[in-house]
Amino acid sequence: MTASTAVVKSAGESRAMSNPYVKQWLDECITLCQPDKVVFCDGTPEERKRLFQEGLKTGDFYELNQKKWPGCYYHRSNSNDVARTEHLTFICTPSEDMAGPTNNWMSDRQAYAKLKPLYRGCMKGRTMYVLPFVMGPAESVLAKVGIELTDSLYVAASMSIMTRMGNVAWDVLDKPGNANAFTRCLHSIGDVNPDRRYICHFPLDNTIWSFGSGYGGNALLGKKCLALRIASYLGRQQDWMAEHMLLMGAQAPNGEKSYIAAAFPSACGKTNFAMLIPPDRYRDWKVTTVGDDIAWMWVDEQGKMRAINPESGYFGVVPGTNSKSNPNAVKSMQKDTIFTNVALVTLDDGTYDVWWEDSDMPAPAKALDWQGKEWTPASGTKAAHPNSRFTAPAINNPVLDENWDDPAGVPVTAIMFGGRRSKTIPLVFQSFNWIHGVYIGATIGSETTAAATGAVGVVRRDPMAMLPFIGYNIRDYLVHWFHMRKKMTDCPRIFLVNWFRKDEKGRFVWPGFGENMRVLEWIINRAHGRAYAKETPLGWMPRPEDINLEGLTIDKSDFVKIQTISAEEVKQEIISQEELFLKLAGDLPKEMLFQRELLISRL
Ligand code: GTP
Ligand code: SPV
Ligand code: MN
Repeated sequence: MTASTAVVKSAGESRAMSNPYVKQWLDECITLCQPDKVVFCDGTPEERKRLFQEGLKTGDFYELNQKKWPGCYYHRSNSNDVARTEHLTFICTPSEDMAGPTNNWMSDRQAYAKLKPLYRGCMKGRTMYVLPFVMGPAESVLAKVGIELTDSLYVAASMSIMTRMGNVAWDVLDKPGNANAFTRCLHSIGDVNPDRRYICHFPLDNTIWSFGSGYGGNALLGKKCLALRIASYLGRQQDWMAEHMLLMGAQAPNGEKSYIAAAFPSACGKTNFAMLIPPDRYRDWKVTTVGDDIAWMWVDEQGKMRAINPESGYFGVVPGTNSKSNPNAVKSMQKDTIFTNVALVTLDDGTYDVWWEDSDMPAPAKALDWQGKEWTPASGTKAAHPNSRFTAPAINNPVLDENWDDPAGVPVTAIMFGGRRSKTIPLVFQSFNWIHGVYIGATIGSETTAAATGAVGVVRRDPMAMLPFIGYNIRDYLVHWFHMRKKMTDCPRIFLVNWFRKDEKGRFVWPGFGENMRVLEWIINRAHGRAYAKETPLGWMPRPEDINLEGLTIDKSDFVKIQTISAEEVKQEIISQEELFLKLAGDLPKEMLFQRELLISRL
């Protein structure tokens, strides 16, 4: 540790220093990064308040009008740093085969050698925040501790919302045999230069090194880096699964409760679906949120699948969120929320408000856009970045599930896969069985969104919505999915949905959002063996009379249209799956080949 580093004495500091593994790693990182000051965070609301106050001075935060937005702050990230950067994300292992054909790979030694010089002295003149956190309820069998070292105040404040932070983490590490069981997460925003930006994962060392980005999944290392990439690697070894899935509860009028896990790619509707408000006709149903982005799932002693949400907050897409599309998200972001990269509006009294496209408020006469540039409705540009986000505590959610924090998790009745597809893929169908369901999940395609940098609207294969998040070889990942079935006495039923099919005029046919309840009802009834379905080449499908369409703007013939399967289009789909299959050449699990052949023979 350099003599010039001031370590702020605190309860957290003494707890960290009492763990020899933490102490040694901290010493190494402090020597490498040379921060002026080290602050140990405890994750309390008081501390978050202090971080916000500090951020007002540094320019990291703007305070919003506290009457309208109590405890809410605004943050703008660098305009070159507004989404995950998949091309700069690496799995770093001794052999390339461990990372597999869908990940960027660097040898672990090479990666350390490349990034060390970047970290050297990178925190001079800055503060290093030490963030101890737990992913999952601390008492859960799957709970995992991480410690993130970061020089970003924004990351420190955000992580205290998104994770269970503070003493709870030190307590888990203090349990016998746990002292070294933590993910070492080193983060520096560096000089936010995309040419010096790396998001590196070292699964063999339980380590994450992220440099040069302060945004979302690149920087809040508990989320995609730990809870998906590192966790999926651990899950494969320890017989559990880390998935890019929302988790929701649905209680029928007769009181029966079902839990559903759903994997949709980034910006394809997980948060919206997880907070769904049933339409009037479904007034007696109750939908509740366990999680909106990540599920960790395992098989219990009875051979049933259970799941927890490892997170404690939402990092949700803002544009399009309003009291019609997602009232529960609107309520969730009413207090103690960070808004990132939306538009900033100065009110008459000089305080700040926020705005975004399709919010409840009409566009302001003028604002500062997500880049801080003057904006008016005539500018012809978006005021909020399409990937602008809110960071809100889960406890703000009015429909938070009563078991969201239960270490025992919730039982999973059904698994849904989905994507954003304007053509070809019907609204809903059920797989014939688990293996067929895994094939469907493995071959889903989706049009790319603003959640990652790069072209938007291009169909790409996104197996299980996990393409950017599988922390090891996709071949082994698919085998793991097939293998999990063997551990279960009964398994969740698997479904595919597509809310995004369009008509000839380019309009969404299905009304979506709350009306997705109608599809959910059929799914739940199918999973409990109660609803009718007809066999089709793709899977089991509802007939129009099997889904409640009453009171919808679309009629039976529209429904038939969005359920149409065109053999020609499906053939094209199979051809476009080849891209993924070829990447896996020679390594494709045989179940995948058999399922494809069976599909072709059914057409
Ligand atoms: P990540 O946080 O990136 O993982 O995304 P997510 O899957 O949680 O996506 P989210 O729920 O935030 O939805 C993103 C976009 O999809 C929003 O702009 C919504 O307007 C749109 N969307 C969500 N549900 C529906 C739906 O049922 N129909 C239609 N047409 N659009 C939807
Ligand atoms: C996603 O892109 O799937 C997200 C947002 O949930 S981020 O945390 O930035 O990855
Ligand atoms: Mn996500």
